[in-house]
Amino acid sequence: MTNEFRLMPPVASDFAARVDVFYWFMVLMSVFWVVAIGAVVAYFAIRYRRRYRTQRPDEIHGSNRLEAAWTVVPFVLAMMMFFWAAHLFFDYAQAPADAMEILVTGKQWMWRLQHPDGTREINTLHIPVGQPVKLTMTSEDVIHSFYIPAFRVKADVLPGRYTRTWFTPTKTGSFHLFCAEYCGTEHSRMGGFVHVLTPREYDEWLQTASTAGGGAAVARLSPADAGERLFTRLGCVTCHGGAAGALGPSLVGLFGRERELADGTMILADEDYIRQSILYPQRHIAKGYQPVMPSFEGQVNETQLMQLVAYIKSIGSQKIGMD
Ligand code: HEC
Ligand SMILES: [Cu+2]
Repeated sequence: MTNEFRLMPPVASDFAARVDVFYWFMVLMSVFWVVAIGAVVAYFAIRYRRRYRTQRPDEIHGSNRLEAAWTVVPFVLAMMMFFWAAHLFFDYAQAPADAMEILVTGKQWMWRLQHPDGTREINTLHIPVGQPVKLTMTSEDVIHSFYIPAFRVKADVLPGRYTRTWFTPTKTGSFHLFCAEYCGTEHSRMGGFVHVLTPREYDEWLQTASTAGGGAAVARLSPADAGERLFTRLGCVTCHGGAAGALGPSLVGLFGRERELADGTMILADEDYIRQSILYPQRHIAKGYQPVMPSFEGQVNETQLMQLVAYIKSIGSQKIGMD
């Protein structure tokens, strides 16, 4: 947490080092060509300057070899950078299966974060070192962007949909967390710190978080358990409980499947599909069912939506409800 001047943020995730190598390669490349071309321009300007008033330069005819060289060399260099960057990008697009999932909601002007066991934080994130962490993010209002320079991680956080990012912290310590998308008056204060702890410190922190952090003293529920309660409280269970003759389909095993809709199209039942099914049920009608599901728009906030999604995700093969 030092305030000393530094050119680059600390390197604190496995991805950070790889991004930096690529970054410096591009910087060196740019510097090399600016200097090389600049030097040639200067040299030619002097070497071929007009020496007396009536001087006429010799005519110059093209050179195929020269043209081929200045076409092929930049092309190869550009492609190299393209494939290098694409490789980094694809590695980064898919979080490993053992990643710990943290739910993030942005709101003018704070970050709300929730751990797998239900522990919540505002503007701080405690995580264990060496553990891959996946963020599932959405916004309650406008576009924000979740940015941890030391991890070289930045991803937009959008209202109305889920975005994801992930990282593996490699160093313990405290690192800045920012909102990187101008989002109103107090945008500049929308941030805090990521505290990377040893796994033991993290366990201890989880133990004390429920009593230490003022309002968090209530019993913690995992997002899936909280979602299960909402599922009953909001009456979802009456239509989706899986009973014979229920109005809606059982949601067991729905997540991650291809879902056939009434118009015959197929759609992947991912987080966004479930979110939309709850807020705008008329948008995608499941095949074989009537469009009778009421919209829950305005009755559930983003945190609750994430909890409902977490619950529906969790019921891979279990039975639903109060049976
Ligand atoms: C009045 C009965 C009713 C209630 C209450 C209800 N639903 Fe539904 N739901 C349906 C019906 C009928 C469908 C199938 C037609 C459609 O897709 O709209 C459906 C579809 C869905 C789907 C898509 C299912 C699939 O197989 O593709 C999800 C997810 C869903 N509901 C979640 C919920 C949640 C969460 C709640 C509570 C917040 C809820 N529903 C409350 C009747 C209901
Ligand atoms: Cu913001």
